[in-house]
Amino acid sequence: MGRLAQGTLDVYLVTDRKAAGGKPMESIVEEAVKGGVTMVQLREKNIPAEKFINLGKAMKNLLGRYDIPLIINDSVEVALACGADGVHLGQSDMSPAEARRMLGPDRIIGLSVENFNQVQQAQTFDIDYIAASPVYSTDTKTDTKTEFLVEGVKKMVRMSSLPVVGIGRMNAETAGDVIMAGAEGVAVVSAIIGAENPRTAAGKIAEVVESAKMERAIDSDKRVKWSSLAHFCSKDILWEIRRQSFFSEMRSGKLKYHHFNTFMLQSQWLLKQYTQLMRYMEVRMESSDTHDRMNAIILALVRHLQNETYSETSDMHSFYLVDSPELKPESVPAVCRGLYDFLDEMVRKSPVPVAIAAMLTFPYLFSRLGRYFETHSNNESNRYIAWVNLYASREFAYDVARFTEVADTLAASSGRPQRLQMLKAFRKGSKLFLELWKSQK
Ligand code: TZP
Ligand code: MG
Repeated sequence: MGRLAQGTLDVYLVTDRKAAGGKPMESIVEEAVKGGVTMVQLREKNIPAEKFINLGKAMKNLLGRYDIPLIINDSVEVALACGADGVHLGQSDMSPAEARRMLGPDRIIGLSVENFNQVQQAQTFDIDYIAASPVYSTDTKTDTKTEFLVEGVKKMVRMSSLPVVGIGRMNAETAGDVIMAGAEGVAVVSAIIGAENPRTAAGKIAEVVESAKMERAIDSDKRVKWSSLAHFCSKDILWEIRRQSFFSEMRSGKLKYHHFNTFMLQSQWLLKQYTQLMRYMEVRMESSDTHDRMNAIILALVRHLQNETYSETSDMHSFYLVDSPELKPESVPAVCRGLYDFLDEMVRKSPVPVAIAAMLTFPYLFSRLGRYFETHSNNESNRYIAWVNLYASREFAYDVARFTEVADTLAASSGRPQRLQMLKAFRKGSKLFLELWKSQK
C-alpha cells in the first residue's frame, strides 16, 4: 500500500473558519469523522504560523484517535511542526519537488490543478493525488479560474495516473457524477462544515461516494466476475479488520484469553443464527416454483453449510469454550444483533441472489482472515491456532469457493440493478462484520 490507503480520498473534508459560522472547528470535524469523513485538511488563511501550528497539533491529536490522516494547507513548515500526515499545495505554493525533499518519502502531498497543462506536469512529481480545482465555481473560494465540470474530471482522470479528487461545490447531489467520472473522492468544505448536522451531512456524502464507486465497478468490465468486484469493493474493510488490535494481538498470540472467550461466545451465537437463516433459505428454495439446475445447486450448498460447516465450526468454538455457558439473549451485544438483523432482513425479503451475496460475506471474510493469519504469524506457539486451522483449511476454502461460484452464477444472470444490489449487500455485510471486530476490546 502506498501513502494513501484505499478509500482515504473518499470524503476529504477541508476546513474553513467562515463556513463554520462561529461553531468550534474541532467538534465539527469530530462529528464529520463519525459520519464518514476519510481525511481532513486544515485550511487556515492569514493566521500567524505559530497559531496554525497549535491548531494543527490539536487537530492531529483529535484525528489520531480515529486513525484519520491530517493534511495541512499550503505550508510544509506547519505540517512538519505539528506532525501532520501531509500537505496540500496550490500552484503558487512551494514546489512539490521541494516539498517532497523537506517532508521525506512517507508523507502525503496533494496538489491543486487548474488546467490540463498542470495535470500533465503533475504526473512528473512524487505526489499522491491531484485536486480538480474547481469542478464547479463556489462562494467558498472566489479566486478560482475555470470550472472543470464532470467532463473535465473525466478527461483529467484519463490523463492522470495519480488519483483525482474533485473540489468546488461538492455535496450529496454533485458527488456521485464526479465519482462516476473516475474521481477517487471529493473534497468538501461548506456542505459539511456549514451543515446543521455535519455528521449526517458527511454520512450522506460517504454513502453517495460508496454507492457510485460500486456502480463504477459494475460498469467497468462486463467480463470481470461479480466476486472479483465484491472483493475489490470491500478490500478496504478487510484491511481495516487486520489493523484492529484485537486481530493483530490474536495473530501474535498476545491476546488475553478472556477477550478471545467473549469473541467465541459471540461467534457461536452468530453461527447459530446464521445456520437458522440457511435453513430459511432452504425452505425458500424448496417452495420456489422453479426447480432448475441452479435451484438444486443452491439447495445442496445451503444444506451443506447447515450441516458440515456448522458442525466443524461449532466444534472449533467448543474447543475454546469447553463448558462456558451460551450467551444469554439479554447479553447478546448490539453489534451481533445488528449483523443478524441485516442478514435476517436480506434472507427474508431480498431476491435470492441478493440474499446469497449477503450471506456469503461472513464465510468469505473469515476465510480471508484465516489465510492471512496462517501466512503472517508464527503459528506453532499460538494458542489461537485451532481458529486459524479451521478458517485457513482447504475444506473451508472449498466451501467458500463453492458459495462464491453460486453467487457468481446468480450475478451473471442478473441485470445491472440486481448485480449492484448484490454488491451493496456484500459491502454492508462486510461493514457490519468489521463492527464486530472493532467492538472486541
Ligand atoms: N479550492 C477549490 S474550490 C475550494 C477550494 C478550497 C472551496 C470548495 O468549497 P465548497 O464549499 O466545498 O464549494
Ligand atoms: Mg494554497
